[in-house]
Amino acid sequence: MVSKTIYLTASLLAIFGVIAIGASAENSVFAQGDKVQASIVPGASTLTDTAYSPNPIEITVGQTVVWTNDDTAFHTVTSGSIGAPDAGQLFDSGLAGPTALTGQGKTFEHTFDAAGEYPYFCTLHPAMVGTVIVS
Ligand SMILES: [Cu+2]
Repeated sequence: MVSKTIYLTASLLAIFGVIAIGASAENSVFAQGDKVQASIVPGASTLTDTAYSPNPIEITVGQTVVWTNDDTAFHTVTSGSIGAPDAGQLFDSGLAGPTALTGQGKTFEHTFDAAGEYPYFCTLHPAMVGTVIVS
């Protein structure tokens, strides 16, 4: 009876161990996942610091942010601040071409290779602002 209980306990531990290893493997894939999803929310044209979600976007060096336009209007994801001489130099989904976020479902992505705080905005609606924090 005692040995049966020990056997059962050991079996359960073994099963949970396998489950735990499986779950942590999945988690680590997620944590290392190079892509982090962000959204341009519906109605973003009239919003400011909630137009991009989440805001800020917090990632680690080497990760890629994928912005999806979930609005029906045309938007951009443009690095820097409106009017700054370096605006759009680091990344810019642009107003034309394959990365332009012309409508719903369009995506733009950028990989951040250095730590820092990266402000960005929409050139079509400059009140739309966000920040990517890379650590
Ligand atoms: Cu916009």
